[in-house]
Amino acid sequence: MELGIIGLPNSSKTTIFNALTRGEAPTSSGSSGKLEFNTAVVDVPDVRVDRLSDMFKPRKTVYAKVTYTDIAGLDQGMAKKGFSGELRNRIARMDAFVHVVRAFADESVPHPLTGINPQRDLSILDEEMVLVDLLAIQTRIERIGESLRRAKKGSEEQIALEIEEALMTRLSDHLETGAPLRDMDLSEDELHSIRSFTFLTLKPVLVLLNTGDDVVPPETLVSYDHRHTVVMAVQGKLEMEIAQLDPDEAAVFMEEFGITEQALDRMIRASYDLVGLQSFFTVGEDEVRAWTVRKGATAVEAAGAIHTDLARGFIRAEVVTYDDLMTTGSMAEARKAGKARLEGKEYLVQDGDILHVRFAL
Ligand SMILES: Nc1nc2c(ncn2[C@@H]2O[C@H](COP(=O)(O)OP(=O)(O)OP(=O)(O)O)[C@@H](O)[C@H]2O)c(=O)[nH]1
Ligand SMILES: [Mg+2]
Repeated sequence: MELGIIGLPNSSKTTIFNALTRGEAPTSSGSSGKLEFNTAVVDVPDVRVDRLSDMFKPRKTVYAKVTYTDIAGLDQGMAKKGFSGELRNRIARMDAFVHVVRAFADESVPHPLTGINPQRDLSILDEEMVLVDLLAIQTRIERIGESLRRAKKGSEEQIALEIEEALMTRLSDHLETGAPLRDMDLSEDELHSIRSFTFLTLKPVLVLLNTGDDVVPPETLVSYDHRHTVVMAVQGKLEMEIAQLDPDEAAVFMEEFGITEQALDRMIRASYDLVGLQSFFTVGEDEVRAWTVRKGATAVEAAGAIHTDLARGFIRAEVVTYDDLMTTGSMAEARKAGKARLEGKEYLVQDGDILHVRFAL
């Protein structure tokens, strides 16, 4: 799972990237405006994994992962300039965005526009992304029109093109109102049929307002009511500095600044939950591990996430819920209490399932 960190120049993207990844990428007050990508993989904090690890005392504990990519180079006017090439490809691949918005005042950090105005800044890139999607749709509608003129009346091709045209027109009408595609009601089939367009406004968004030295509730800074969206306020530079310290130093630092909770874990957890995936676990003396699959994944898909051989030779999966394992205290007790189910290939994996795949090759 990969999240792209986007925002206006100098909005503190790299600072947030460093906070999330405990990284040391250089930040600067003179935005270069250059195309630059920093990437890092981080563990998703999960108390369930901690508890399972306490229970099994495995040699290795593996958390679910999120990849963050700091994407510099998006700016006002990008849609009009023609948004293509490396940047477009890189962004299209993201599962979601972290949209960093400057909400801190600091004379020494130049702003690309005048004054600190989170609502305005947030809508600038949002509008650009709406426009990027709209242009892609308009191009497609033109092509469909050309094909329709050539298609045979009453043919399957004509019917398919007309269905697509109607959908594209619906998307276009929606975008014309300025709203992102993720606000629309689209069926699974419709979503599937537009997947290859990798529309930017369809991707979930975590809005991070960087309030600098001040603690400010996010709702006083922006009003932002969209689906598949989370809005959080963080003290960006402080978070970065804490993330770069070792735990003992961090504790002292936090006390000094009166910070009771680091936002880091919340930010990572929110990013993970946003994408709409889920975790299942495998447990044992060797390893306790969280795996990531889409919601609605079947047992055989989950097996395939572990190893293709497990999917190929899948016989059954033994499933115990996390809660049942915690209440009974061990796998053996869970089995005795009748809490272990044997499920087939088509079983729909639930968040927190503990899976043991039986397979034969
Ligand atoms: N006062 C203050 N300054 C901050 C804070 N967070 C970031 N900055 C400063 O803002 C400037 C820009 O930060 P970066 O993280 O480099 O911003 P960016 O969005 O990555 O910039 P570009 O990649 O160049 O577009 C740097 O000088 C940071 O030190 C903050 O919380 N408070
Ligand atoms: Mg940067």
